Parts: sequence; structure tokens; C-alpha cells
Amino acid sequence: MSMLSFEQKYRVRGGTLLGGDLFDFWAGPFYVGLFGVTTIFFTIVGVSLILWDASHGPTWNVWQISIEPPDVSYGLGLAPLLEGGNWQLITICATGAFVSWALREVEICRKLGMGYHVPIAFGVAVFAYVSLVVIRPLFMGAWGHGFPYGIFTHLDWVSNVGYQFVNFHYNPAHMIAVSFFFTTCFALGLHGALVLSAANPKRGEVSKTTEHENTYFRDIIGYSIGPLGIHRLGLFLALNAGFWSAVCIVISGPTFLRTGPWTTWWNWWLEMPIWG
Ligand code: 07D
Ligand code: 07D
Ligand code: U10
Repeated sequence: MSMLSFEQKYRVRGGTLLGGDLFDFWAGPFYVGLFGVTTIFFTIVGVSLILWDASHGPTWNVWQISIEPPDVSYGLGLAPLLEGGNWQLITICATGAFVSWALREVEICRKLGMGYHVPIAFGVAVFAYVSLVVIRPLFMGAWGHGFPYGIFTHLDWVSNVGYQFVNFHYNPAHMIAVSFFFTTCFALGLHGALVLSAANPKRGEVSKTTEHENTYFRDIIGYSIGPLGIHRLGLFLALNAGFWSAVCIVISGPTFLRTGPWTTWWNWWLEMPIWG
């Protein structure tokens, strides 16, 4: 079957969430859709604002360009464009583009009659971003608590915020998130290695299947989670990594949560009445 007729089979009308047939077509390999148009719109406006802000100096060095959020003294109000107002508009564009992208993913799932797993997974990444630049700043009463949009300056922000809590490693949700990230890598390493070792043997050798994969893990640890199970586990691990990241930063700072330096947070253990 030629690639073109193969693709025709999947290029079905309908499944859109909004706008009916409007934009229900493909441009080359890309499905467009209303949310493709809104993605492109927010991306063009957002990138133009970054370039316009950068054009006011001090540098065109891509590693050093940085769009700073407003000073905390502006609270939750609007700031002048070159004093953080651009950061506010770029944040709206970025959120608009990410949400549009997720909705375009949903429309493609509906066209193909597939589950919504991919948009849900991307939704967790968007949630982590929104937790950094919307939810936490709202809880803390100032947009100035968002991170600056620059390659190196956003690293400075992570380090500075980390040290504001003395040792960010003591944040229990950060511990959970880090452990999920490590476990995700571990699981993907095992899965990639196992599938390649069975399905992609040396020239001339017969390719093995799922039964060999199952048997390998039964032989070594007495249990195999199975070919579908490993993908469920992978998704679970990865989504939790993103989710607990969002939690770990949202609980760092808002005063009503009373989470001071993370090092002293653990005093609850020492202060338990059971020690006498
Ligand atoms: C490989 C998929 C492709 C995506 C890529 C990123 C841009 C930015 C913008 C010039 C895995 C494309 C980059 C569009 C260009 C301008 C203004 C995904 C893959 C290749 N970070 N971060 C990076 C973002 C945050 C942190 C690299 C984005 C938080 C640390 C890249 C966001 C915190 C380190 C980047 C974001 C944080 C990085 C590689 C948004 C906590 C590094 C990313 C929208 C999460 C690493 C110089 C990568 C590095 C790095 C992008 C948010 C921490 C520039 C878009 C505030 C500690 N981050 N980051 O491979 O080398 O992701 O930095 O939230 O060490 Mg970051
Ligand atoms: C936010 C990215 C969302 C991206 C989106 C898509 C485009 C399009 C286009 C390519 C969440 C963007 C797409 C722009 C691109 C094209 C075409 C992902 C996001 C929507 N930490 N720490 C984390 C570790 C320390 C600190 C998370 C490890 C220090 C702070 C993770 C270590 C201190 C914050 C993590 C370590 C410190 C974090 C990041 C080790 C500093 C956060 C992952 C080994 C002194 C951040 C929500 C993440 C967070 C975060 C890991 C060390 C501070 C769990 C492994 C002790 C302040 N750290 N950290 O969140 O939770 O991804 O953010 O030392 O804010 Mg940490
Ligand atoms: C997985 C898997 C599996 C596979 C897989 C994969 C997971 C089962 C079967 C997939 C994995 C891989 C391929 C591995 C590599 C992937 C990574 C390492 C992840 C990181 C990925 C990247 C870094 C690549 C990123 C690339 C991107 C995001 C593509 C960029 C493309 C675009 C920006 C275009 C998007 C298209 C849109 C939005 C809609 C269509 C639009 C156009 C074509 C542009 C023209 C616009 C129009 C026609 C609309 C009109 C627009 C208007 C009117 C707006 C105008 C507005 C103005 C203001 C002017 O598990 O195994 O194997 O493969």
C-alpha cells in the first residue's frame, strides 16, 4: 500500500471539539484543526513578544536573553510592558499554546478512536508549568514569583529558590518527585533493553517474542509485569514525577502552608510526644 493511500485511511473528518468542519484538514503531514490555528497564533505572538523585549537589550546572545517577571512590588497587578508586562503576556501566550496543543492532541485521539492517554500525559507537564508561573505566584500574592524566561536565568531562579529553603532536598514532595524521575529512567532503561534483546537479535537469528521477555523476568526476579503492564507502569511513574514536582514547588512559599526552611520541617518527627 502506498503511503498516501495508507494515510487516507486515517484522515477522517469529524471528532473536533469546537468549530465543526472549520480547519478540519491537513497541511502536509500536520493535522491543522481550530486548535492548530490557536497554537500557531499564540506561538507567533509569544515568540514576537520575546524578540521585541530582547530587542531592548542588553544582549542578543541566546544563552543570556531573559524576559524577567515583574518586581514583586507590582503584586498581582499588571506591570508596564518592559518591566514585566511582557512576561505576563508571554505567560498567557505560552499557556494558551500549551493548552491548544493538548486540545489538538485530544481531537487527533477522537479522530483515530484512541484513548486520551497522550493529552493527559502532556496535561501533567502543562500543570507543572502552570504551577510555577500561575498557581504559586497567585498563592504568594505576586507575579514576581514566577521564573524568568531565559536559558541561564531560569537556572539561577531554581538555585536561588532552592537555597531560600536552605536545603531543597529536604522537601518531602521533591524527594518523591526525584525518586519518580529516577524510577522512570530505570524502568525505561530496563524496558528498552529487554525489548531490543528479544526482538532485535543478531543477523540470522530468530526474533523472540513476549514469552521470552516474560520468562527473562520470571527467571531473574520471579515475576513479570507483562507487555501491557510495563507501559501502564511507565506512564504511572512519569506522570507522578511531573505531578509531585508541581506539588513540591506549590507547597514551597505560600505562608498559609507554614512551610519554612525544609530542613526544620522535619522537626515534627523530633517533636512527637512519644519520645517522652
Ligand atoms: C528533550 C523535548 C524538547 C524540548 C527542548 C526545550 C525552549 C526554550 C527559549 C531562548 C526535556 C526547548 C527549549 C523552547 C528556548 C528561549 C527564551 C524535553 C525535551 C529541547 N525549562 N531546566 C533546560 C524549559 C523549568 C531546569 C533545557 C522550558 C523550571 C534545569 C531547556 C520550561 C525548572 C535544567 C529547558 C522549563 C527548570 C533545565 C533542556 C517550561 C524546573 C538544565 C530541557 C516551559 C522544571 C537544562 C540550560 C529538556 C539546561 C534545562 C527548557 C522550566 C529547571 C532550555 C521550555 C523553571 C535544572 N530547560 N526548567 O531537555 O541545560 O527537557 O539548561 O516550563 O540543566 Mg528548564
Ligand atoms: C515545568 C516543563 C513543562 C514544559 C512544557 C512544554 C515548549 C515547546 C518547542 C521543542 C516539570 C514546554 C514546550 C516550550 C518547545 C519545540 C519545538 C516540567 C516542566 C509544558 N532537583 N528543584 C525539580 C532534582 C535541587 C528546585 C523538579 C534533582 C537543589 C526548585 C524535579 C536534583 C535545589 C524546583 C527536580 C535536584 C533544587 C525544583 C523539576 C538533584 C537547587 C522547582 C522537574 C539530583 C539548589 C522544580 C515544578 C519538573 C519543580 C524542581 C529534580 C536538586 C531546587 C523533581 C534530581 C537541591 C526550586 N527538581 N533542586 O518539575 O518542582 O519538571 O517544578 O540534585 O521549581 Mg530540584
Ligand atoms: C512514541 C512511541 C512509539 C512510536 C513513536 C513515538 C512516543 C509505540 C510508533 C514518538 C517518539 C519519537 C518520534 C521519538 C523522538 C521524540 C522526542 C525525543 C520528544 C521531543 C520531540 C521534539 C524535540 C520534536 C518537537 C517537534 C515539534 C513539536 C513539531 C513542530 C511542528 C510545528 C510547530 C507545527 C505544528 C502544527 C500545527 C500547530 C498545525 C498545522 C499548522 C501548520 C502546518 C502551519 C501553517 C498553519 C496553518 C495552515 C493554519 C493557519 C494558521 C493561522 C491562520 C494562524 C496565523 C496567525 C497569525 C498571527 C499570522 O511510543 O511507539 O512509534 O514514534
